[in-house]
Amino acid sequence: MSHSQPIEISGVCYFASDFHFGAPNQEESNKRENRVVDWLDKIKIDANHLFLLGDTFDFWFEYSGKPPEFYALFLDKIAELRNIGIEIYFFTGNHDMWMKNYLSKHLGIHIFKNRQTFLINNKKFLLGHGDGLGRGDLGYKFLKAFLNCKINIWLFGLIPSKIGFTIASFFSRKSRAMTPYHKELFLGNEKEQLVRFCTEYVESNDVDFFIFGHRHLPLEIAIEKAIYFNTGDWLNYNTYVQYEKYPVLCYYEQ
Ligand SMILES: [Mn+2]
Repeated sequence: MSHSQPIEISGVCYFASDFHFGAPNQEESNKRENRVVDWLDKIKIDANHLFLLGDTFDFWFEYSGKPPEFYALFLDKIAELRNIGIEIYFFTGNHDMWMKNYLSKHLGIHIFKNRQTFLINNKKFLLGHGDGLGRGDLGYKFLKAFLNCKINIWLFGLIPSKIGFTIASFFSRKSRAMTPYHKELFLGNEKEQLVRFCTEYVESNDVDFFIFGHRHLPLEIAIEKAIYFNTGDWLNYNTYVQYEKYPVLCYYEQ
């Protein structure tokens, strides 16, 4: 799904990202999955829209159109939210960019592979995972293009699923899960790529709020008349943004 025009919706919205289910191992991941499911049980009471802003899964691949079986607890909860009428917007991150159509076909979830503008309760939002935005990051942009190439996805599908997941978790460990609980430090507005991206973006576009993930650091930064929020992660922070009239960065405590 990709629209150049803003998608207009209204109601109570929740935004979160970077659950990285699957990392660094099944046991640690299950604890996190339980925490997220508890959170979803709380927010389903008033949520109209749920935005998952990327890296929900540390790795995702649909073998013969089926989802990886070890995310069942989370996927069942997501199905429940859909059943009570909550709309779900799933942005792929750099870890789960091989998302195909299982979630859209079976659960009616809207999938986004790129950033997208929304008009929510009459405020303009730019939403996305936030990877590869701004200048630089060229190695990463190349990797993303390589991984998005249809032939490569098809070739990976030929490898038996157990071996496929072993390869994927090797590369994932290299990038993030090697130090999953390492706390990111704020680099300052000049060096934060997403801050620089937002600063350039507001020069030629009208926007009220930016919300991205990817940074693994909860942030709220004023940029001209707009505000950039980062949803943080659920490895260290358990953070999310709630929005009805004004977005609020929240810490989830069980
Ligand atoms: Mn991430």
